[in-house]
Amino acid sequence: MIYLALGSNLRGDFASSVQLVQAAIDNLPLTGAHVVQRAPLYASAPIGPAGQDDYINTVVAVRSVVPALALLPRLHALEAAFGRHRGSGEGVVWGPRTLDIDIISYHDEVHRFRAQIPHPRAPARAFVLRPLADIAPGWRHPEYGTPIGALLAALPMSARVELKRL
Ligand code: PH2
Ligand code: MG
Ligand code: MG
Repeated sequence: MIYLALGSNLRGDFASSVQLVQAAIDNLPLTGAHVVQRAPLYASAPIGPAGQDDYINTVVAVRSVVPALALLPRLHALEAAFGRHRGSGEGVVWGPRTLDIDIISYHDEVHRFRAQIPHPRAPARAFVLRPLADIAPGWRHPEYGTPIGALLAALPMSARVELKRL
Protein backbone atom coordinates (compact mmCIF):
# COMPACT_ATOMS: atom_id res chain seq x y z
CA MET A 1 0.00 0.00 0.00
CA ILE A 2 0.99 3.64 -0.50
CA TYR A 3 0.51 6.12 2.35
CA LEU A 4 0.29 9.88 1.85
CA ALA A 5 0.31 12.50 4.61
CA LEU A 6 -1.54 15.77 4.07
CA GLY A 7 -1.09 18.97 6.05
CA SER A 8 -2.39 22.53 5.84
CA ASN A 9 -2.29 25.59 8.04
CA LEU A 10 -3.24 28.25 5.48
CA ARG A 11 -6.78 28.16 4.09
CA GLY A 12 -6.01 29.65 0.66
CA ASP A 13 -9.24 30.14 -1.30
CA PHE A 14 -11.13 27.79 1.03
CA ALA A 15 -13.20 28.59 4.11
CA SER A 16 -10.80 26.61 6.29
CA SER A 17 -7.84 24.24 6.16
CA VAL A 18 -10.31 21.44 6.98
CA GLN A 19 -12.24 22.13 3.78
CA LEU A 20 -9.02 22.52 1.82
CA VAL A 21 -7.69 19.14 2.97
CA GLN A 22 -11.02 17.41 2.24
CA ALA A 23 -11.05 18.92 -1.26
CA ALA A 24 -7.41 17.91 -1.83
CA ILE A 25 -8.28 14.30 -0.93
CA ASP A 26 -11.26 14.43 -3.31
CA ASN A 27 -8.91 15.59 -6.08
CA LEU A 28 -6.15 13.01 -5.50
CA PRO A 29 -7.45 10.83 -8.39
CA LEU A 30 -6.24 13.62 -10.74
CA THR A 31 -2.69 12.59 -9.78
CA GLY A 32 -3.37 8.91 -10.38
CA ALA A 33 -3.65 8.15 -6.65
CA HIS A 34 -6.92 6.45 -5.72
CA VAL A 35 -7.93 6.70 -2.09
CA VAL A 36 -8.85 3.41 -0.45
CA GLN A 37 -8.83 4.53 3.18
CA ARG A 38 -8.66 7.80 5.05
CA ALA A 39 -7.74 8.53 8.65
CA PRO A 40 -9.58 11.10 10.78
CA LEU A 41 -8.43 14.69 10.56
CA TYR A 42 -6.28 16.00 13.40
CA ALA A 43 -5.49 19.53 14.49
CA SER A 44 -1.87 19.76 15.62
CA ALA A 45 0.42 22.41 17.01
CA PRO A 46 2.96 23.53 14.40
CA ILE A 47 6.46 22.10 14.39
CA GLY A 48 8.68 24.83 13.00
CA PRO A 49 8.88 28.61 13.27
CA ALA A 50 6.65 30.15 15.97
CA GLY A 51 3.71 32.37 15.15
CA GLN A 52 2.00 30.12 12.60
CA ASP A 53 -1.46 28.62 12.96
CA ASP A 54 -2.20 25.06 13.98
CA TYR A 55 -2.15 22.48 11.20
CA ILE A 56 -4.83 20.16 9.94
CA ASN A 57 -3.20 16.78 9.32
CA THR A 58 -4.30 13.40 8.09
CA VAL A 59 -3.06 10.31 6.26
CA VAL A 60 -4.67 8.42 3.39
CA ALA A 61 -3.96 5.00 1.93
CA VAL A 62 -3.93 5.04 -1.86
CA ARG A 63 -3.48 2.70 -4.78
CA SER A 64 -1.68 3.89 -7.89
CA VAL A 65 -0.08 2.54 -11.04
CA VAL A 66 2.11 5.66 -11.13
CA PRO A 67 5.66 4.92 -9.92
CA ALA A 68 6.82 6.76 -6.79
CA LEU A 69 9.23 9.10 -8.56
CA ALA A 70 6.54 10.05 -11.09
CA LEU A 71 3.83 10.41 -8.46
CA LEU A 72 5.81 12.97 -6.46
CA PRO A 73 5.79 15.78 -9.09
CA ARG A 74 2.08 15.10 -9.67
CA LEU A 75 1.43 15.62 -5.95
CA HIS A 76 3.47 18.83 -6.11
CA ALA A 77 1.27 19.99 -8.99
CA LEU A 78 -1.80 19.33 -6.86
CA GLU A 79 -0.20 21.33 -4.02
CA ALA A 80 0.30 24.20 -6.46
CA ALA A 81 -3.30 23.94 -7.67
CA PHE A 82 -4.35 24.40 -4.05
CA GLY A 83 -2.37 27.60 -3.76
CA ARG A 84 1.02 26.45 -2.58
CA HIS A 85 3.80 28.73 -3.72
CA ARG A 86 7.20 27.15 -3.23
CA GLY A 87 10.02 29.66 -3.27
CA SER A 88 7.98 32.69 -2.11
CA GLY A 89 6.96 33.46 1.47
CA GLU A 90 5.77 29.90 1.86
CA GLY A 91 9.30 28.74 1.09
CA VAL A 92 10.29 29.19 4.74
CA VAL A 93 11.57 25.88 6.08
CA TRP A 94 8.71 24.30 7.99
CA GLY A 95 6.81 27.56 7.52
CA PRO A 96 3.06 27.84 6.90
CA ARG A 97 1.62 26.22 3.79
CA THR A 98 -1.77 25.85 2.10
CA LEU A 99 -1.13 22.21 1.25
CA ASP A 100 1.66 19.74 1.83
CA ILE A 101 1.37 16.20 0.50
CA ASP A 102 4.17 13.84 1.47
CA ILE A 103 4.69 10.24 0.38
CA ILE A 104 5.20 8.55 3.74
CA SER A 105 5.82 5.12 2.24
CA TYR A 106 5.39 3.54 -1.19
CA HIS A 107 5.02 -0.21 -0.70
CA ASP A 108 8.42 -1.31 0.63
CA GLU A 109 10.44 0.91 -1.72
CA VAL A 110 13.38 2.96 -0.47
CA HIS A 111 14.43 6.04 -2.45
CA ARG A 112 17.21 8.29 -1.24
CA PHE A 113 18.44 9.91 -4.44
CA ARG A 114 15.71 11.68 -6.40
CA ALA A 115 13.25 11.59 -3.52
CA GLN A 116 13.19 10.75 0.17
CA ILE A 117 10.86 7.77 0.55
CA PRO A 118 10.03 6.62 3.20
CA HIS A 119 9.71 10.17 4.46
CA PRO A 120 12.77 10.66 6.69
CA ARG A 121 10.98 12.67 9.39
CA ALA A 122 7.81 10.57 9.61
CA PRO A 123 9.11 8.41 12.49
CA ALA A 124 9.50 11.57 14.61
CA ARG A 125 6.15 13.16 13.83
CA ALA A 126 3.08 12.40 15.90
CA PHE A 127 0.86 14.15 13.35
CA VAL A 128 1.90 11.51 10.79
CA LEU A 129 2.23 8.42 13.00
CA ARG A 130 -1.10 8.82 14.82
CA PRO A 131 -3.34 8.96 11.71
CA LEU A 132 -1.17 6.33 10.01
CA ALA A 133 -1.69 4.01 12.98
CA ASP A 134 -5.46 4.63 12.78
CA ILE A 135 -5.69 3.12 9.29
CA ALA A 136 -2.58 0.90 9.21
CA PRO A 137 -2.02 -0.57 12.69
CA GLY A 138 0.16 -3.31 11.18
CA TRP A 139 2.44 -0.88 9.30
CA ARG A 140 6.15 -1.34 9.74
CA HIS A 141 8.84 1.07 8.66
CA PRO A 142 9.97 -0.24 5.24
CA GLU A 143 13.65 0.39 5.98
CA TYR A 144 13.95 -0.41 9.68
CA GLY A 145 11.11 -2.87 10.17
CA THR A 146 9.98 -1.00 13.29
CA PRO A 147 6.25 -1.48 14.00
CA ILE A 148 4.21 1.71 14.02
CA GLY A 149 3.21 1.16 17.65
CA ALA A 150 6.86 1.12 18.67
CA LEU A 151 7.55 4.31 16.71
CA LEU A 152 4.63 6.02 18.46
CA ALA A 153 5.81 4.82 21.86
CA ALA A 154 9.35 6.02 21.12
CA LEU A 155 8.37 9.56 20.12
CA PRO A 156 10.68 12.04 21.79
CA MET A 157 9.04 14.54 24.16
CA SER A 158 9.77 17.30 21.64
CA ALA A 159 7.62 15.49 19.06
CA ARG A 160 4.66 14.95 21.39
CA VAL A 161 2.83 17.93 19.98
CA GLU A 162 -0.75 18.35 20.96
CA LEU A 163 -2.98 16.39 18.60
CA LYS A 164 -6.70 16.97 18.60
CA ARG A 165 -8.86 14.51 16.69
CA LEU A 166 -11.60 16.34 14.83
N1 PH2 B 1 4.54 20.14 8.43
C1 PH2 B 1 5.73 20.67 8.36
C2 PH2 B 1 6.34 21.39 9.47
N2 PH2 B 1 5.57 21.40 10.66
N3 PH2 B 1 3.68 20.85 11.90
C3 PH2 B 1 2.49 20.24 11.99
N4 PH2 B 1 1.82 20.25 13.15
N5 PH2 B 1 1.93 19.60 10.92
C4 PH2 B 1 2.58 19.54 9.70
O1 PH2 B 1 2.06 18.94 8.74
C5 PH2 B 1 3.84 20.17 9.60
C6 PH2 B 1 4.36 20.82 10.73
C7 PH2 B 1 6.53 20.56 7.15
O2 PH2 B 1 5.96 19.80 6.19
MG1 MG C 1 5.70 17.76 5.17
MG1 MG D 1 6.27 18.10 1.55
